[in-house]
Amino acid sequence: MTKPLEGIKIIDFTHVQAGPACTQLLAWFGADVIKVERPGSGDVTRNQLRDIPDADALYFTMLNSNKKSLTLDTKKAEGKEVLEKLIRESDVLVENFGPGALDRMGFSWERLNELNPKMIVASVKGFSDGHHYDDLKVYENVAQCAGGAASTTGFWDGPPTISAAALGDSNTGMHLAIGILTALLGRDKTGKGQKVAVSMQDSVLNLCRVKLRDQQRLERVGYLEEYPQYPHGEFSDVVPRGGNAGGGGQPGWVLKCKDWETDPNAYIYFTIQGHAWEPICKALGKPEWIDDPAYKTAEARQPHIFEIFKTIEAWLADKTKFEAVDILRKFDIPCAPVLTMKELANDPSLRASGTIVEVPHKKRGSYLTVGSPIKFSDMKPHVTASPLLGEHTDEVLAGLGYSQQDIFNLREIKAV
Ligand code: CAO
Repeated sequence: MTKPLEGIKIIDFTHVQAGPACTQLLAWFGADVIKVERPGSGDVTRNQLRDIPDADALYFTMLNSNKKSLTLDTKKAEGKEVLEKLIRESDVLVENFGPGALDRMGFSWERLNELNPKMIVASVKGFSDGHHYDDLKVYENVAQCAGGAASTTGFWDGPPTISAAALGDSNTGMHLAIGILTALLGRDKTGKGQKVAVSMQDSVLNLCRVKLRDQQRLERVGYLEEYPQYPHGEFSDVVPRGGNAGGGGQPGWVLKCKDWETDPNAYIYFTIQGHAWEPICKALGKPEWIDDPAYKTAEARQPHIFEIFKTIEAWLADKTKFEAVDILRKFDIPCAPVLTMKELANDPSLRASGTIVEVPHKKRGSYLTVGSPIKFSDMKPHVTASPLLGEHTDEVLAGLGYSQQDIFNLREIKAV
């Protein structure tokens, strides 16, 4: 099957998570992604949180599938020469080094554009160019704090809280992938490459836009009726943390199910959609609420929404999270069990759709990873193992015209 990005050659100068998540996605869709790594060590995640001695860590394997690995010391003159050759025949270079690292290496945007005016140069940084923090190095949690996620996540009586979802890293990588594909389409029209830059702060903020909505509503009316603080608590002049409240116009909460006392994940998320009030009352065996003026409208329910949630929890007390959802789905109520990683790993639907895939690896045996969350009618991305460090060095160098002797010489001076 021909993949849409076949023929697109990408120099993957990324490490850790934000950049690798982007290039992995492009590799799944057919791009020839060559990961350039420092000889001897490579991407730091190869060694981080190892579960098998001497085998690449899952942190690396789950972010670098379908890629090739070329080891190259790009601080040595010989390594720079190889990189220049690669740049001349590539379509995209992706990097997420600390601020200024690529310039210090001698590969500024101007130089790259001079070497290959058609090349797209895509970067992830913590903050955007010109931002007063643009000299900072940034990891996931730093970005969640800088992008507004931490101040608005968690409970009002606890500290700002980090989400387990990689809003700063993988999310930024997905934004970058959209930018690269857009620039590739643009290049088809203009024949020119361009610089694509995405900051982690901006990408987090892009996902927190409803909180910026709430900030403006709060400033106008002084309260936010869908937050647990309403109507009994106090609002300050900033968006508070709303615990598990629904973020839109549909109130919701995480509710206890059977065995919650012993199972920390025996919960469902329950949403009270305004127009679904009647089926909710029917599902809960509370037909008298349907026309009761204290319950009939969303406005009437809001002041005692937690009393309503308590009643639903009483109904849930003898049902597992799965039994509860099986009943509620028949009434068209948006809800879901709170699923653990173990349950997700073994979910037959996710296995069948290719969202969770088992990948054979030369050193690890097989491992589970998250496959493409994007499904196509004409293509099923096939996930292959991440490369060993330098696995494709000879192949890539030979493709650039280097002889066996040249490659031997490069090895002698530890440039590859
Ligand atoms: N050969 C020789 N040198 C290489 C090389 C190669 N193949 N690949 C990288 N290097 C060098 C770079 O030139 C740079 O050297 P200098 O700092 O001397 O110029 C160095 O290795 C990499 O520096 P770094 O700042 O990127 O690395 P770090 O571990 O200190 O910081 C991180 C890591 C992630 C904080 C930083 O890269 C960063 O802020 N990146 C941008 C934001 C980002 O993507 N963060 C998300 C990471 S996922 O959580």
